[in-house]
Amino acid sequence: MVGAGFAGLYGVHRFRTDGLSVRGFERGSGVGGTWFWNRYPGARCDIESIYYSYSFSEELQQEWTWTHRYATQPEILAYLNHVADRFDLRKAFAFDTSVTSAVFDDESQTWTVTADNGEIVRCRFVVMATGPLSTPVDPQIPGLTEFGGQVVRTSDWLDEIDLTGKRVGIVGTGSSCIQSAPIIADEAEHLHVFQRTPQFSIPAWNRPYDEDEIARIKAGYPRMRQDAWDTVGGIIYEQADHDPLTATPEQRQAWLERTWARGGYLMIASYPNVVFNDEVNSMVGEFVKEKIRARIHDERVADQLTPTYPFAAKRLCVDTDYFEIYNREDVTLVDLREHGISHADTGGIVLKDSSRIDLDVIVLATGFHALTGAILGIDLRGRGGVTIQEKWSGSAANHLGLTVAGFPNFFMVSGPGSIGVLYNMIPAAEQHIDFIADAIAYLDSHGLTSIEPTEEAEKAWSAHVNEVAEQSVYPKANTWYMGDNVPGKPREFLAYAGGGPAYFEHFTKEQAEGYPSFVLRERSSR
Ligand code: N01
Repeated sequence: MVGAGFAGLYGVHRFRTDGLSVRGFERGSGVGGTWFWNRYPGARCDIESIYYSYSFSEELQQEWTWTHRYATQPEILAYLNHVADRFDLRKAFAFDTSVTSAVFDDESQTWTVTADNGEIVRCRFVVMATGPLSTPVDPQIPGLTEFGGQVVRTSDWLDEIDLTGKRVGIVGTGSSCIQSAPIIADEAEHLHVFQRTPQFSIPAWNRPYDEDEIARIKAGYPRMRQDAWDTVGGIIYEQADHDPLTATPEQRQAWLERTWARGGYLMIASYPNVVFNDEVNSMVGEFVKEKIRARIHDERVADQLTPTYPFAAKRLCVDTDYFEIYNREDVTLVDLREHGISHADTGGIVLKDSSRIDLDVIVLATGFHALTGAILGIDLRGRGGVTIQEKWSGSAANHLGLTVAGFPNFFMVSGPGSIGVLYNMIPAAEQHIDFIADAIAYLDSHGLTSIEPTEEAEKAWSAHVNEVAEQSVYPKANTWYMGDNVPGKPREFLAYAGGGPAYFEHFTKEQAEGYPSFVLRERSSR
């Protein structure tokens, strides 16, 4: 098991419960994955905590009480530490340890996994629970290493930094910036936000849960989980009672106001076809743009902060008082579309028009080599010594976002082509782990040694993922969903946009029909 985040922890628990022996590796010094590393000020989950949590143990659900609608990073990390202790998961892992290679041996049908602590493990199965957003991408700013102040990434901001009296610049305006900038603005002497592309962001309207609400939730958890499972994104939400294309403008406005008041990421579910129908997308997009503009006093700054691409084509952000920071004297928006960054020097950042911005701290909130980065970072060799880098040189071919042809007994939790990043990540990870565990049990009970998808199934899945995405607005913006933020990365959609029920149906069918899109091998048949 590679990774001790949500997926890796549950994986160790489930596999051990099934009687398997598991060795885990985690590059952090503790459990938590994303929630271990992303400790920037204001980090919190933008999916409601009652959904963004494990469902596998009713006892766990009953004993843990979430304090807020959107939990902070420390609260989520405390939850994962509690889970690790409660299910005694820590001892399975080597911490501060990265896996450097995993090589499949055709003869014995086993993997040899090597870690940077010198440990070598021979195993039958390799599970990459390495997270879809875990490999940071640094901007190529010439001279950044010359900068005399401090440079910190939001994605590994481990120690608290006192920003009092400091001139801070933050590069990038995705979720990490949008969550951290309001807190940094309160602390710093002056904050400059370097924006390349404006973002759609919806207010979180975060609040504490009250006791009655928690009691109600706890009394109905199993039902709530099932109802959530049956939705497109893994979260229950109120749906529109009208078709936006035939409704009156008043009807639409009233409904969008209601979804706005509900707040958060669920604005993406304001209408079921919002990412698939350009007209509906534009209606919702225009509504949100107006809301954004209304939060900013200066007309010119409002123009600069208004997105110009289809609504939700980039991953929606969820904020608390983000746009309002631009009404402060001590916050400046630097629109990089007017003047890009030329370079950094010892004192700060110099723009292409030669203007310079003096800084003490530069925060990089520039995103991740999404979905494939962590896997490509390992020397991974499948049948015949083929490397994953060779295999994925033109496209991250896979089946169901979970398996790769030529890489037997190799699984990726929420890998490229999976629903993960477009669904509630936690139940999605639980489902992948359960499928893997069931597949292993199936192999063992049928005297089989290995499982890998057929080339045909892989081709069909990759085509299907892109075909669904082509019908949506997703390819119409430069995004990490499309691999655009990493130079040289093939441009293709890296998630499944067809919704939970359609996605999980594929897995149900595989199990019911004896894994028809996979090759199952006996040792003796080799
Ligand atoms: O990263 P991003 P993130 N010069 O890729 C800009 C999840 N998440 O860490 O858009 C200047 O969204 C880049 O500009 P552009 C969530 O899924 C979840 O914020 O490419 N700018 C963009 O503005 C999210 O989507 C939570 O033009 C440069 C920014 O950097 C994902 O993680 C919280 C640049 C990167 O934005 C990633 O979010 C936080 C350059 N050279 C994150 N290079 C939750 O609450 C890049 N940019 C669960």
